[in-house]
Amino acid sequence: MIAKRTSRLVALVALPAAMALTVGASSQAAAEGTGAFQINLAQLNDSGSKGTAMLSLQGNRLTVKIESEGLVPGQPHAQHLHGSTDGHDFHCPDPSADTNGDGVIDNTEATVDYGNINISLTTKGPTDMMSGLAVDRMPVADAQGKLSYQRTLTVSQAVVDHIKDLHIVQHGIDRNNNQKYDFDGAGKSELDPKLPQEATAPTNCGEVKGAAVGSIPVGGVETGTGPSEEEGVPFAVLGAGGAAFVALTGVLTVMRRRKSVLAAGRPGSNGSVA
Ligand SMILES: [Cu+2]
Repeated sequence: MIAKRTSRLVALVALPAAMALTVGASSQAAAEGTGAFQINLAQLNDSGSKGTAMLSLQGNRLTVKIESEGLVPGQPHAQHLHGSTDGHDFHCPDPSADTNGDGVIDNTEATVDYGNINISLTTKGPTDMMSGLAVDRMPVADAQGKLSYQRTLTVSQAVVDHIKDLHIVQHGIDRNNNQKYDFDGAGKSELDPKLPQEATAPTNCGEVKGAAVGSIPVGGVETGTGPSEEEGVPFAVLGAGGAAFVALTGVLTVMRRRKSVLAAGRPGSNGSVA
């Protein structure tokens, strides 16, 4: 009996190592099959918006369907798949993500939790990070604040392998309830002072159900080892505009994680943009 239990323990202990060694092999399984993953979009920033989404994979073809409501009527809503395909464990933020205490979880603050943009869910054209703020190619909510979106994309094998580690985030809030994005509601966006914060702050977020199952924690961020080289690569190719949406977030992620640990008793250590 002891021997049996021991062997089972050994098997359990060995499992993560085996999984780590066979990351490549897992792509085989994913590439062969199809899969559909449901996402419930829950409000952020007291936006009142919610929705459901479905990610369906057929090989490297990813169909994204989103139905959401409670959005800002007639306004474009930037939307993305956020997260990591290298095993970092990101989640949708909770109110504590408002680290500068201004009452709004802005994208920079939320990125600590939900990670960088992986895919920009545009209606046409490119879907890379650079399209993150391409509001002319983002879906527009109807007069009732509802939005329907569907697009099929070809995605990388890394996305196929780590689809469960990604989250859908929609952006755009209406703090002063005047049915538009303006500077009176929440001031300037920390991403681009020419944009209202209302246009870029996240309005909802949803994780793939069962996201924790089968993901392989690498722990780079959590253990404070600094941004990986992979995270550094995109920064080199970033320019203006949409780039601001993702720029520096890898670094900020690490810095703010440290700050959140060290924050108490260190007044003035918070470098947040006001
Ligand atoms: Cu986003």
